[in-house]
Amino acid sequence: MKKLNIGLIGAGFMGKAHSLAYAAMPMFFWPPPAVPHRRLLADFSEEAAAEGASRFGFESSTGDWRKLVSDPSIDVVDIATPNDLHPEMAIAAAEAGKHIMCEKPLARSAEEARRMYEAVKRAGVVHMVAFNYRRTPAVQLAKKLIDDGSVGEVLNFRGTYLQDWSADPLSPLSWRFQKAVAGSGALGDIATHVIDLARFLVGEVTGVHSSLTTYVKERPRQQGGVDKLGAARKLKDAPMGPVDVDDEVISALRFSSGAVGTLEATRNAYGRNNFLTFEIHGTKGSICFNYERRDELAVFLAEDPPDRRGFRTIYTGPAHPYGEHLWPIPALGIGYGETKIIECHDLMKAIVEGSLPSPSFRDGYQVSRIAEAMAKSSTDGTWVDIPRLED
Ligand code: NAI
Ligand code: SOE
Repeated sequence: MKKLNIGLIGAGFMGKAHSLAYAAMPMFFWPPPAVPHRRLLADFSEEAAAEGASRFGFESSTGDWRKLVSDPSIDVVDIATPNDLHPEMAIAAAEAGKHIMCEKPLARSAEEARRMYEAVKRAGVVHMVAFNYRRTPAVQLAKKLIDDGSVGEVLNFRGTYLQDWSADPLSPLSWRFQKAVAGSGALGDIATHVIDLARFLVGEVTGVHSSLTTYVKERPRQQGGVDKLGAARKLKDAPMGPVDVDDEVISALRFSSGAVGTLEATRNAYGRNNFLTFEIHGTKGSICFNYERRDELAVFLAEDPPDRRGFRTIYTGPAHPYGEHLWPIPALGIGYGETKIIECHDLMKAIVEGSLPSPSFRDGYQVSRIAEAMAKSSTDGTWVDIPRLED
């Protein structure tokens, strides 16, 4: 059985999720396209890397990510660090001939993302950006119902991503609130997931009219370590620092198909946790999804007899995309981990087949172009068109 040596950079939240996926993927997808071997883990110091390697089951560790990228035994470089580090790491990995998995958003700006896309194209390596929510079986079922015409021509997409971990003004000033590190706030961090779903389900976004807002202008500085996502609330005495990114983005969308849509994303919506939703209206029916109830897809079909019309709830299971590899009956429940396990499978498969996975760096670049157009629209107060991206 083919084995692929993984070099993971970053032992934080995503380091954990990706490590879980490398360990568990062959337990779900058997036989696996290739067995991912957790070979080397890098973090910012020798100590942090060694701890990460013990915790996440990696054979060895290094405090210098460049050593990982240049290690001849590594087949795949997995970038799970804050956004500012993605470009340098990905370009170095491409130049070293490694296949690459990179967390989202691909970069802080469209220009950085473009350079990353150019680098992987030049190197001819396999590349994927980790917009994992599209791999939720219910989202894949929505795609199937759109593609097979069950809901007709899509007219409208309404997407939201609402969280509340930063609603508390004492939620710490982590890297996610610093433009120099994150690039933007809710826009790059979570609106990009909605943009990915919109493109996946409805097609290319060609224009946006958006508004970005910052509610909390300064926060107590995080005292080291990985981002605790609002958990470290008692920072009253910590020095304050400026927030220079958006807390919320709202946007109108135009698609190349003629469909229209809206997007809202905020990390300041008390009571919402991982409220990633979409509602799609077509000429023959509608589809609703809410990640907080990720085993369910609500589907309305206009062809139903008038006395039976209504949303039906489909619980995803073995009959649905990826389902035969997951759990044996519907509604046992999938979690965040499974989306990453599926993502890992699709990456390994693409590497073995020499095909281009989706979403690739091209998608990551296009999402960055759309996000940047949203920021520009907010500044200019006008619609901003997104010119077609050549291959
Ligand atoms: P985190 O703060 O939990 O972890 C980041 C890790 O990178 C830490 O272990 C940190 O020490 C390490 N790191 C920092 N500088 C480094 C350096 N110079 N060399 C090596 N390692 C270094 O961050 P988190 O939440 O894991 O986010 C990482 C990336 O994943 C971000 O791009 C974020 O947007 C993305 N993300 C994606 C999610 C998804 O659902 N697809 C969920 C959460 C994050
Ligand atoms: C924080 O908003 C965060 O961890 C994002 O960075 C992820 O992309 C999202 O999936 C979960 O929330």
